[in-house]
Amino acid sequence: MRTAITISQVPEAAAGPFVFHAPLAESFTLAKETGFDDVELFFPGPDHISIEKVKALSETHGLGIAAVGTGAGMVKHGLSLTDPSLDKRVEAIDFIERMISFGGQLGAPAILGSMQGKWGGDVSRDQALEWLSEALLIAGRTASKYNVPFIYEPLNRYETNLINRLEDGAKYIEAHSLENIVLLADLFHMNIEEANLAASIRAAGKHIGHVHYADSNRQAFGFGHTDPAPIIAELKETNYTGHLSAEIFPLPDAKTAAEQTIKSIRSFQ
Ligand code: LER
Ligand code: MN
Repeated sequence: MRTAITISQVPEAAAGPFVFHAPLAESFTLAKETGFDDVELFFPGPDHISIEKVKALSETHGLGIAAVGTGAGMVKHGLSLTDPSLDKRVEAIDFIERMISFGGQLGAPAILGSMQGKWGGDVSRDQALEWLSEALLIAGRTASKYNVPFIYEPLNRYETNLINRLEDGAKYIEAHSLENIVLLADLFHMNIEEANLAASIRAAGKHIGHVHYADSNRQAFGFGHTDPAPIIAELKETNYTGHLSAEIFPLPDAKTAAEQTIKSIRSFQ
């Protein structure tokens, strides 16, 4: 398993669960100094910065790109794949495809979190899940052109009413024969939704392609009350070789949160 830490460059997400918010070069330096293998990037969109600049930073600091988030499509541009408006859905899938291409050129998969949206009002649950599966079919195909998967993230009930649990995500992927789609196990969301985190990881097994390594309160592991030992043991058991990526609040400050994450992960290595 590799370690990763989140870097956000989205002012609208300044209060979000991202560790480093400093300008990009400074954030890369901080991630490297703390001992991370890779970084997970949260950008305003695919045109925020050139691929060449990110590649140069990645090479200079010896940090790979673990994944790129698409959440700015929602928080900055108000886009969702399950929006009742066809125009908005088209705009949303276009944003996702361009983020897949941006990440893909860096060897990194893109993540679908908040842009999955919610059902309600004029949109039934079945309709929203159908639109979502159509979008995931396209996203999986586009990602395969870059030899990366596309990552779908079940979120807790306060953020979506579509799919909240890992096992439901796995069943959904199988029921719709979605290819090249992997699940993101965000241990913060799971702490809210799952009866037993390790058992859920076991059940979702091979579908898991990325992990957001967050304690119960979305702080660094050790600052909340989730026991990481059975989770790590289960990830090892399922032969998970992806990232443990710290998508957490920078509390009490970014440096301490980053150091605590590394300390927690090293205690299992
Ligand atoms: C995204 O990775 C996530 O976990 C969401 O909760 C962001 O709002
Ligand atoms: Mn997450």
